[in-house]
Amino acid sequence: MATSLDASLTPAAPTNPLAAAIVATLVQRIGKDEKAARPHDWLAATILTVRNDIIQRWMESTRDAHAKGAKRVYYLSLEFLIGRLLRDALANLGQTGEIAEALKTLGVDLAEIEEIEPDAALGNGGLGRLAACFMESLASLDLPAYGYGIRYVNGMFRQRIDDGYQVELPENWLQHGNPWEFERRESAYFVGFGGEVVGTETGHVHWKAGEAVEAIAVDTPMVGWRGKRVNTLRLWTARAIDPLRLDRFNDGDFEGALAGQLRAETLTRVLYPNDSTAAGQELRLRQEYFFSSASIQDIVRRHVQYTGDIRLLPDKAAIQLNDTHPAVAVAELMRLLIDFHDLGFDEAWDVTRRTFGYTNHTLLPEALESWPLPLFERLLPRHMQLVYAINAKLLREARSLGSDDNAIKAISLIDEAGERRVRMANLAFAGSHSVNGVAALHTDLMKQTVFADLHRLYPDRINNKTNGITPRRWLFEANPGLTGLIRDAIGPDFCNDVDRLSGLETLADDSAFQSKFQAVKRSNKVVLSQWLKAQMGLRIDPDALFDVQIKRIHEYKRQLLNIIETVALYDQIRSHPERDWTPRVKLFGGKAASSYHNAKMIIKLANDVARRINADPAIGGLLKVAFVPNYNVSVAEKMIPAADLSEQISTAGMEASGTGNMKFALNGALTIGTLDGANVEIRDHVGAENIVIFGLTADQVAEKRAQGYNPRDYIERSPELGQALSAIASGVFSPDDPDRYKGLIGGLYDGDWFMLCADFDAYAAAQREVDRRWNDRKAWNQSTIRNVARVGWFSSDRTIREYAKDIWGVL
Ligand code: 26V
Repeated sequence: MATSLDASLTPAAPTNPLAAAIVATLVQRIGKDEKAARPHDWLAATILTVRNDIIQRWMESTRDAHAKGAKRVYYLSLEFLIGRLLRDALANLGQTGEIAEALKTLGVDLAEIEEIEPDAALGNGGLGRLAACFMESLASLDLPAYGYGIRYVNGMFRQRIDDGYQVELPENWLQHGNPWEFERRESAYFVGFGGEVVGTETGHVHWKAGEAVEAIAVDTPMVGWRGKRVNTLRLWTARAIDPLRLDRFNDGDFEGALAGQLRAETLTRVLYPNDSTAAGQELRLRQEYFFSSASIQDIVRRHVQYTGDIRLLPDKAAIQLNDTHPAVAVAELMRLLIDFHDLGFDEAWDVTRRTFGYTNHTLLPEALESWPLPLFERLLPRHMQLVYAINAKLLREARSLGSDDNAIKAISLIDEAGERRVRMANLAFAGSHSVNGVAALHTDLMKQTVFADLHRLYPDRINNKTNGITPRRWLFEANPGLTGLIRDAIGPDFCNDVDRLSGLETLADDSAFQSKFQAVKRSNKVVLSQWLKAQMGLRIDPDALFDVQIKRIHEYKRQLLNIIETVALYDQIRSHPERDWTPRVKLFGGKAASSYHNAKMIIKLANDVARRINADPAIGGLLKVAFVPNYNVSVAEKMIPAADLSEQISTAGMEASGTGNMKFALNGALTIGTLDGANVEIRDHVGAENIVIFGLTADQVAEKRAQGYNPRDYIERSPELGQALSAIASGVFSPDDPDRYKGLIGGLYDGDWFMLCADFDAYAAAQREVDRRWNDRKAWNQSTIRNVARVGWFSSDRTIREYAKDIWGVL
């Protein structure tokens, strides 16, 4: 019995049952009481409480799939850029209100603790974020699915801007533990490397690996809309099989005793920046095989346990390869089927091909993975044999169907030009029944370029699946203001079916609705302004046009084009201060691969230009420029709802799809863009009058390159461009080091591979067209409302339905 003294020390039990549950979790799981709890403790206690409900639904989802004998979808991806999970899980469960209420009775602000949840930044950019949107849509559409990837201890690096330069810091997202994850020690597999292939007495072939590590499953629940289904994201972590070599330890070799552990853990330590040439290293191939092997072993084990017949695998499992990173899974499945399940080669190949689908996400030649043959052979000798065998079969077929020598060279799994290399895209193509691109233009270009010969050989294999984004995260959660306005205007049905956003169509001309729409945008801009003030001391006017370019920094995405146009505009405003300029805030954000010199110089230039312009009193606040540090999913969630203008200005033919373009349009921004990637289809959906398109088309880019493009022709003809380039190159923005941008700008004079100069005038004119439209605010509002009304098609629910029907056969 408690004494009166005890009672005075113990806080009264909360009367709100959810609050009581959170406090109980805090005490029992975190080991703290209400008084001692810090924000991170409240966050963990809240997540653990919400998790209890999720676990129930999770187990039901698994049981349901099992009972129905359902075919499962397996999404293999080296990246899952899921960001924060608490707000997402609460919104999907419909529990945001209750939890906020319960926490309030405890004196805790839900929004505040949501803000300290670390971003799970297990990806670089669009490819990883797409995987996260897909996982959410799969669960929302009630499709049984597993995501398979790597649990990186350090995900995407944290970016700091020091004196305008990017500095990379390790992202320690697990430092406070991760209350979302479940380690499944019982789901562990050996993954071997190296060694040799030996024959057995029975005539079988056997791979005796030289070393092995253990892959341990760590599961995170993926909650679908309305909590209908909860699927599993299974990420692998590496452990040494013999973590402590006691023999060495006892000999006094303490480091040597732990060397195996360190070596194993290195495998799942870091995410490679996808556009770093340093990624072409042995560790990357080891990561790819490690997670592919563990995933395939897991899939095969589950299948055999449920059905007992490995030949039925394609009926019960659809495995999607997210780019070529998991392409070695094709050889791994062949190995298991032949070496462990006694299938003949041809039968194994048939099972394999019917099981896999492959998605291509880039046409950039430098991004197409291939491995030096000696490395591949040393690390994976049995897989090398299988690749040769697959290649022999493939080339036999190609010859019999009439491929000539040049076609054979292009189709071969081995690149024989120069140092011999294993081509992962060809392996993925050959090993899959479906090969898809991620936007209509990209898919057409795939047929014409990288896969031209494979496409001739298998004309039915390539298909298009235009990317999409989940409206739950990118509209409902990121933009509650707009969501509320839409609900008030057209009712809640669009929440279950975003195509219903088309109900806004008639309201585009309604001036009362236009005013409300504009007011929501303005209040999002105020919120962003306050955040930018707090984060980086930046003062911006919420009534200015917010012009936003946020994405990985890459030359093909042409942040440099935007910066050069900014410099030209600055020059114009200074020369003609009397003109009626439109106040603009130009916001940039994005990370550069640490080894990518030009990308890093572009960041520095954006910062140098910002410093000069923002400090110039002659500009009178008409133009503000800022580089927002550490762009990630959570920063995107803040910036996109506040954007007026979405910059999608890649060199036509180079951006496979883009998905940021969709997020901005859904949040009521106007797009300025080239006819590249999904921009083409966005234009088709929103209407050419509701988007600002400029520049060369993909065909024109190709044609110009073929004819011998000379950027100097364009520079000579465009005084604005010439002056902006000279100003940057001569050190106007870098007086402390006038030569700083000689190399970057020199590259435009000497080649300009990304055709900035060719597109500059058209881009600048398009920007003035944006100004004109902005100044007719009624027409602007009409256009942006129409964008929202018409982009429902770009929901990842639509994309996933297409995959489910056409590729996976699960709908
Ligand atoms: C990889 C590399 C690797 C080496 C050097 C240069 C380089 C450049 C880009 C990449 C990207 C690899 C794949 C990727 O992330 N693609 C993105 O996928 C998104 C989802 O489909 C799509 O929206 C983007 O347009 C596409 O760039």
